[in-house]
Amino acid sequence: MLEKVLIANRGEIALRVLRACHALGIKTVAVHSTADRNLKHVAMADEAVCIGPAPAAESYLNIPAIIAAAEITDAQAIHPGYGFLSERADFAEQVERSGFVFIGPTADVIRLMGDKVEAIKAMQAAGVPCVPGSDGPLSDDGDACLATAQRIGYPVIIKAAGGGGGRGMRVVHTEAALLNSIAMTRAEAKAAFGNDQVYMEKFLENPRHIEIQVLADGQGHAIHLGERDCSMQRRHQKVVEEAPAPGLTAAQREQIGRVCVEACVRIGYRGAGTFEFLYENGRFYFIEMNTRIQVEHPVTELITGVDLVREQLMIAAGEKLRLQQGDIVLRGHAIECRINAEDPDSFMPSPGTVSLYHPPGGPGVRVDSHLYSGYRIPPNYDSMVGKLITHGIDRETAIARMRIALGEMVIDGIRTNIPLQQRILADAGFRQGGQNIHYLEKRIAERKDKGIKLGS
Ligand code: MV4
Repeated sequence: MLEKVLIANRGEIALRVLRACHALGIKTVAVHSTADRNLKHVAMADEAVCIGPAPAAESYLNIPAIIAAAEITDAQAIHPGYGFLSERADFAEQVERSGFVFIGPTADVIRLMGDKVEAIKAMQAAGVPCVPGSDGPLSDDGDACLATAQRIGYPVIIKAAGGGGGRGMRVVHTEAALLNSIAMTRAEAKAAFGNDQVYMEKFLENPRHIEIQVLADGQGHAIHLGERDCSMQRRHQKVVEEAPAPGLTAAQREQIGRVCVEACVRIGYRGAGTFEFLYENGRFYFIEMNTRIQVEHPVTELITGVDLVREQLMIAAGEKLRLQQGDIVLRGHAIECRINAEDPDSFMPSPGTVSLYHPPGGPGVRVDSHLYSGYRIPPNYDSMVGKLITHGIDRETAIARMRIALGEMVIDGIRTNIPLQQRILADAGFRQGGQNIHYLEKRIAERKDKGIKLGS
């Protein structure tokens, strides 16, 4: 087993990784910015190293500082968490070249999945269903682009090969708008990602966002752990996630899961990973693969009983994945509400000092948060300050437990999105289940039109 792991992240996920390490008897090194000396996991880690000033570019994205911290503390491995350097192939490469274990897939696989055009090609070759599209980058030949769109049928969507997660995309409804939209997306892509490659897909109007969690040991064995429905989102930020996806049948799950597992073996995947799909009219369409642990991993943990971060650590230590597909049995239903330090009406960040913190509890309630009474949330990072996850025998029970838990939760001194989450959990459409990716934004816009405060 690994002896010492450096946690190259902050907040709730740094704490989550620290707990998984300590449960395995692995020593931990916390690295933090000058704004983050007060983080809970920094106090709990065996060692802590300040790696730079508050701006992430100079600390959590500072590759030489992080590798130097691993060297001086004699850590063996680096866990990148999510965000920051977690999907940077160059980071994984430098970590490994410096003699440390990168807790994640190989740099080559990260690079492959970072190029969305190449990722789709690889998935298509592996038999994963993809959105009808250009099957490669768009050329500079306008007539060829028009012909591609004609074949696919409008509306189409132009996406940047270097994008992902909703960055660098444009929907095109008519032939007249196509070439200008391609040029605009290209220019933005070049400026944002240093890569002007763009590709085209059929634009799916009302899909759900369903993703498949996988674990692979990089030694030829992989399994899937079912799906999560992440359709409740606003501006590409997930707000509520759940597992399993309402209405998905066991046969559908087994079929798409098997395809993902086969793809993992085919591309030599190692570690935890997520296949993102759009789901419409009973069919799955691959859009991207995430090569990291995800924010919403706890809903999968609660319905499978598998500790995904523990599995990441075991795989990184070179152990074979002991779990077989037959060991994965889905039990009940889990829901996650992201808790953000933000105004529930305007969605503006609301950093500051948490004067009082009381997490909820009880059967089927899990809280992943680094908050404590007196903690000062710095203004420099993402506004997510925790996740409330509930589990129950069925979806109704998980929802009922979430509503009670949200009501119990006290975070004084700052504004949070708890009132918004309460409204979502009370919403008839949400309670029905299976809503598409536009549902939440529509409901928020409706309330705004009526002049009703969102949090009320
Ligand atoms: C799409 C799409 C419709 N059709 N691709 C946005 C995030 C990025 N991962 C892909 N995205 C989308 N791709 C096709 N061909 C609609 C979206 C999309 C979306 C996807 C998942 C979750 C939320 C979303 C919100 C708006 C648009």
